[in-house]
Amino acid sequence: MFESLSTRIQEVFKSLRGEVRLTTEQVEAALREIRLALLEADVNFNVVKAFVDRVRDRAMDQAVLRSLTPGQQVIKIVRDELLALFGEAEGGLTKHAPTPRVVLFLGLQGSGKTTTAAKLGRWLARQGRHPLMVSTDVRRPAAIEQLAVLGEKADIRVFAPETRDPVARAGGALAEAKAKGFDTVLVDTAGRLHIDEELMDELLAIRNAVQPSDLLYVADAMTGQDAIKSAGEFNRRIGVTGVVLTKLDGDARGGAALSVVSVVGVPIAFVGSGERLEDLELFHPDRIVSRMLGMGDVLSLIEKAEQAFDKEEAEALQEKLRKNEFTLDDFRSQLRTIKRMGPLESVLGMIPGLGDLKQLAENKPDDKQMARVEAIICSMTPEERRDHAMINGSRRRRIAAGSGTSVEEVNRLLKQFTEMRRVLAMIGQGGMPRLGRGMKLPPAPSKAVAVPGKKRKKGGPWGLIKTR
Ligand SMILES: Nc1nc2c(ncn2[C@@H]2O[C@H](COP(=O)(O)OP(=O)(O)OP(=O)(O)O)[C@@H](O)[C@H]2O)c(=O)[nH]1
Ligand SMILES: [Mg+2]
Repeated sequence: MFESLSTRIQEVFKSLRGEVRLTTEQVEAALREIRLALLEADVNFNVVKAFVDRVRDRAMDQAVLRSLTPGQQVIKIVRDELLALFGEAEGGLTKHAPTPRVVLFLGLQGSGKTTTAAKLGRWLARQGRHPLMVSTDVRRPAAIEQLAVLGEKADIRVFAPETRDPVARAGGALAEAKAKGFDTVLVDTAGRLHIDEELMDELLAIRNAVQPSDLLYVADAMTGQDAIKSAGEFNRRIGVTGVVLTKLDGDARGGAALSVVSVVGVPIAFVGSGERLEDLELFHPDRIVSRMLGMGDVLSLIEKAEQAFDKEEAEALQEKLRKNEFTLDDFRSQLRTIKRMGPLESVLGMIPGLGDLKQLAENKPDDKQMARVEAIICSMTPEERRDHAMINGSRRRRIAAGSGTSVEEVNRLLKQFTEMRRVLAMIGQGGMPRLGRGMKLPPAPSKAVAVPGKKRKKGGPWGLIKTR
């Protein structure tokens, strides 16, 4: 996400960073580049203009230009002003709400309302809440069924009354929640290609019936300024308390994210970054800006890692590491854990410094390569997985044939595995870094991830998943 914007701003920063003295012409040139980059990312024209004016005002100050680190100061100003575009509010639901809290999802067709409802249900359940979902989309034939399927997947109860009246369905869910002790009601609504009166009337009727404390406008980030225009319209007609930007995993240019708060005047509450139920994050402006500026995003990553790694599993693994008993079996389960953290690309993008590695773009291990590594390990016998030393030439040929790979690939994997094991044993003995809430991350990729700044051995954990 934001790739081209991020690359361009980093280029500008690179030109500023080394400068001992900055002239007003240099700052002007940098501002021109940033302005173009923002416009190309489809940020609203007025927002760009105001942004550039604010940065110019602050950067052209003689105290900045004459300081010892003028480049750094300008970079900091740009960062501050980008942050300011997201307003004061932190992400998430509104602070105060009666119980049960009612959340209404609004938005155009296909923006991700139904998916986001299920994702949020899951997110809330993880925080110990008891959500109930209901669909009021009686227009699209499969819509009610879609929510039912997602509810089952997410293990969230879905209220499914007989009635096909949207208002009665929403009201029924609220009554059910009160009667059965659910603390949150998530109300999915029908989408339309364009805003039309019938839809607005229906939404207003639902709103008046269930009095939601949260009206989340779900916007497809890839639709850029169009999404923002209709967000404004929904806000005027129905009221919006927060925006959910979905599909940030796609090639969204960033324009919607950077303009929506300024233009519509409502905060971003959550962002969706994939099709899976786990792919919903609280919106943290500072993290998005850091990612945009190529400063990595360790906090998001740690949060994702905490969700994906089971604490006991991690401790058991640590013990194995200490005793140098890490096997190919453990390695495979680590790979599966990384998969749970999301597409490798999105994980890599969050690691500080990696945003800067040009060759990573061509060379980065992708999910397909991970799948090949997993296939190789799965083609081994349990004995082989426990004791990799027994895997001789003929076994390697069998494994390669069984996994549809080549002997070279098997060799490479085994070589990297032994190397990794050696490194991990060292780390294991030296103790692992502690992360949030007293939890320790298991090793391998997470080690590389969790300890930015520490030198990683070449061909170490991350090298391992490069299969060519
Ligand atoms: N890549 C990606 N896909 C998403 C995301 N959120 C939703 N989708 C996909 O977008 C498509 C539409 O999502 P829905 O949740 O059905 O959208 P909707 O707003 O409920 O659509 P209607 O009910 O027809 O108005 C589905 O294929 C989802 O899997 C996201 O964050 N990333
Ligand atoms: Mg839907």
